[in-house]
Amino acid sequence: MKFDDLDVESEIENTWCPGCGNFGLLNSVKQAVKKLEDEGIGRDIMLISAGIGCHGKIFDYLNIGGLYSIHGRESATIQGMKFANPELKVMAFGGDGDAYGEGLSHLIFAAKRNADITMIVHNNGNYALTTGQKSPTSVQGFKGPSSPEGSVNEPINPLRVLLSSDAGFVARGYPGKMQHLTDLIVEAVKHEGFSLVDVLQPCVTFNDTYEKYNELVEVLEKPAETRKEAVELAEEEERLPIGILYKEEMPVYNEKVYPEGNPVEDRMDREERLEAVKKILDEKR
Ligand SMILES: Cc1ncc(C[n+]2csc(CCOP(=O)(O)OP(=O)(O)O)c2C)c(N)n1
Ligand code: SF4
Repeated sequence: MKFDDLDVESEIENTWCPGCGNFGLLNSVKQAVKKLEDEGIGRDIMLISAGIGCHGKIFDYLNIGGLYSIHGRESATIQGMKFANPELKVMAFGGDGDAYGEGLSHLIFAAKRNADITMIVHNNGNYALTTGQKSPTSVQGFKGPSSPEGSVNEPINPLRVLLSSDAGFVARGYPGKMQHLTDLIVEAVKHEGFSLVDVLQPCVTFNDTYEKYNELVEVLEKPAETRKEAVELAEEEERLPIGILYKEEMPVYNEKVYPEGNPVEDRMDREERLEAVKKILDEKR
């Protein structure tokens, strides 16, 4: 497929609520894809996936090849793509309900094995598409259809969870700082290994956090030197630091499993596979 003549944004009608933080995120992704194209990472080697939710609609709004996944499984889907063809750059979009609830174990193990994927989480603190139920990142006291009296749970801190899972690139962005978010996405895609960009995404309909974020968000000058310091940054509540909290180069999963070669190109045909299996069985006899 030739992408050169196609806009990054598709012509599909956008149905997000007016004012939704997803618009800023979409714009940042569009700008990031253009920057990556200028740097030689074109859409011919890029694939995306998305979970199910308001966030997932971004899959329709982008002219990038990929596979729409199921709830919480977008990180597993892009791991498969990358593992099959290491030439690819893969990126997935998840929601906080989706990636930090249903899909959390996939995300933790992707970070643990340092799969070379980029995960962008539209963290709006609720299950928005299903009308605002509390999610793993909803603040204590959050009121929604499943917590009419206010949630009694403490939210999880996804950055701390992923930092504790040995993630090599952990960042937080805010659509209200669109250029900054664009640069974070570019850096995350270029990072060789697992990268997470947690996006503080206001949901104007069920969790309007613009005022809070505009007050508390602060751009970090540089990443923390150590993982421990990064966790401390992630835990700050008086301000919300955005930027790359932590970055570390580590061996990448697919290169550890097969240092050379490309499973898609080196694929055996059926006869060769049967022959290889037969040989292994004969040797075991
Ligand atoms: C396995 C499974 N469980 C539940 C659902 C129903 N469901 C669809 S979207 C959604 C909520 C999505 O919330 P979130 O991931 O936070 O995304 P948002 O809509 O906030 O962007 C749920 C529970 C589903 N599609 N599949
Ligand atoms: S419900 Fe919330 S997250 Fe979904 S489109 Fe509307 S504002 Fe955005």
